[in-house]
Amino acid sequence: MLHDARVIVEAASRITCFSGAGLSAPSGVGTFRDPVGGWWTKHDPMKLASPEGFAEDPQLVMDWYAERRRQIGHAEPNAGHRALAARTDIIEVTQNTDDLLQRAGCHDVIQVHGDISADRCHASCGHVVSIDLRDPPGLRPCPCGCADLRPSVVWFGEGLVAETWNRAEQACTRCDLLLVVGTGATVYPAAGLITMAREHGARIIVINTNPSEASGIADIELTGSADEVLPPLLA
Ligand code: BV8
Repeated sequence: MLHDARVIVEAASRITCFSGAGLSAPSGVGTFRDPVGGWWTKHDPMKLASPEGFAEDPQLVMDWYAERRRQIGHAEPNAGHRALAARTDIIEVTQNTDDLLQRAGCHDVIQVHGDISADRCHASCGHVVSIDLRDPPGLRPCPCGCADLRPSVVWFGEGLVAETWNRAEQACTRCDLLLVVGTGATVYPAAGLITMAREHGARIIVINTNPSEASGIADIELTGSADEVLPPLLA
């Protein structure tokens, strides 16, 4: 199966990688929906990753993000991130808000759900500030005085940044091979990028430790950990 996948990779001329939390899991960064250790097994996503949750208890939300930020800050890119970074021809579209692809050497990563390494004004005044992942800040007001600062990520019920979404759509509709790495493919509109790629003629290779919503659309599904499958696949 890996040989067949390598034949497809070598024949492809425009490759896009669409990744999720499973790509960073081998680095010790928690996924969301894994039955063991996934964030959503311990918390209600709507209370921690939604404007309503932030309005109800902003301190709880910022405490959760501080925990995730410290975890990411102490994590290192894994062999999967590095294998992708070595392939500068591959366009990176990720749902991940961590910076591990960038730290592995990837440039111009398209982060459809935003960037956990920064805070922004919750009233969208335009203020954005980088934060120290290893020493994350707490709840504090935006200098504009209109709202608190919150992680510069996309929460449930929030729209994706139009320019970022357009770039992600282009990367997935123009490719002739889409690698789908470490995602349950359950969150929209991001997960719709897989079907879009397929409808535009791309081959689909799924890399996951478990079956996912993308399994049914895959040309090839490589069952295994991203840090173990990507290096031989992309070498
Ligand atoms: C929006 C915050 C509208 C960021 C997150 C249809 C169309 C449009 C919207 C919807 C729709 N249907 C429903 C919706 C609403 C909603 C949605 O999709 N709900 C789902 C739950 C049904 N979508 C939204 O609200 C989106 N916004 O539509 O707005 C709008 C438009 C205009 C104006 C106003 C509003 C916003 C969605 C963004 C949500 N943000 N988190 C953060 O803090 O990080 S969600 C969260 O899920 C993360 O962002 C994450 O990126 C995303 C996807 O999760 P995965 O990455 O797939 O991770 P998961 O844990 O699920 O799976 C891990 C996988 O890895 C597993 O398959 C596992 O087997 C595998 N794995 C584990 N270890 C490994 C591995 N694989 C390989 N190797 C390993 N070692």
